[in-house]
Amino acid sequence: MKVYHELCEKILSEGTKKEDRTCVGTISIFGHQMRFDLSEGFPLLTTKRVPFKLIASELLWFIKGDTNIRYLLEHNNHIWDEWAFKNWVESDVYSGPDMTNFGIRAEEDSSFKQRYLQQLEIFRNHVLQDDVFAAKFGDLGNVYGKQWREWKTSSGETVDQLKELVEAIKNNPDSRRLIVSAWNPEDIPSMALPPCHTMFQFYVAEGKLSCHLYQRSGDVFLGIPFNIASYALLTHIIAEMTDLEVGEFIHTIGDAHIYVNHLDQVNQMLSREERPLPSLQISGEMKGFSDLEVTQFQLEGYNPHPTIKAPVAV
Ligand code: DHF
Ligand code: TMP
Repeated sequence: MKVYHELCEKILSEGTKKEDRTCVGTISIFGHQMRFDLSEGFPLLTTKRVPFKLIASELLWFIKGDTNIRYLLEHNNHIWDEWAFKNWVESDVYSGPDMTNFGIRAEEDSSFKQRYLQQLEIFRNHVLQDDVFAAKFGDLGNVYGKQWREWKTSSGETVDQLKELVEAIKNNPDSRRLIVSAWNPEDIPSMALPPCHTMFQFYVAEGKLSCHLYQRSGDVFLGIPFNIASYALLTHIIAEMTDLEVGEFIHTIGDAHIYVNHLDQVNQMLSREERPLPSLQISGEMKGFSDLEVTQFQLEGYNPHPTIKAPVAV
């Protein structure tokens, strides 16, 4: 994960201060690439604890074609809550206390934070217990899962990009068209957040499967460690399904930024010694996408430095 630390250092030394959509502000560089040799270990950051179970359940949620946070909540995964919650509190049916700019206000005002956490808890319970509510407000729109598994064509049919990808890797491994795109311009307005990891390409050589991701926007302290591990896990899963070994994960980022309210955390992380990478153990069959379970993926030898908390910019 040395290359990840190098990315942080590069942003700190060469980055430009930029305002951004969330009004938090960032330091940013444009265009950066990292390479991870997956045979050297599973690329999960060791200089802070990164919750692998959340990464696995988010990835399986994409792979199953699901776009409703109910699945995530059932797996105790709250990384997408704020974006669904935002749709609810900005809708006509919401009648609770004002939640305008809840992300920033919760950081600045502790009595507001309590009201916010109360509403968030009400929201989560509704999504879990009320099917009609969940269908309306738990859904994030046509985000990753929808585009990967059910891309809508102009003739009204759907394309299962992931299934076609696996078939193509098996039948035509030298293909230069092994691509999945989540960036669907027609659907962008329906999405809670336009896809950050926009498209990826696979490549087969000497019996090894490599993956190259283009990510348009990367929150280097919070999102990027998740994204690296998520695509590494995806590469392992597709390699199992196609009887290949894992090769490299190559990560290209467009706007790579550190939010200004993450600077202390980044410096703390950079002051820590890296530790050996864990390895990934996969159990059970890896045939269909719909049967995959989080419990099939275990890390061995993950012994990171402690968690470092940071607020997520909404
Ligand atoms: N918005 C922003 N501003 N940054 C993001 O990284 C981001 N990521 C999204 C959606 N929107 C986003 C989806 N992925 C966390 C990690 C990934 C993620 C969303 C949130 C996060 O908060 N991670 C915490 C732990 C969270 C937990 O334990 O529940 C971390 O410390 O890694
Ligand atoms: P943006 O749509 O204005 O670029 O904001 C999205 C923010 O979320 C940005 O900071 C990047 C971050 N992000 C990641 O880093 N990784 C992810 O997987 C997701 C969904 C978001």
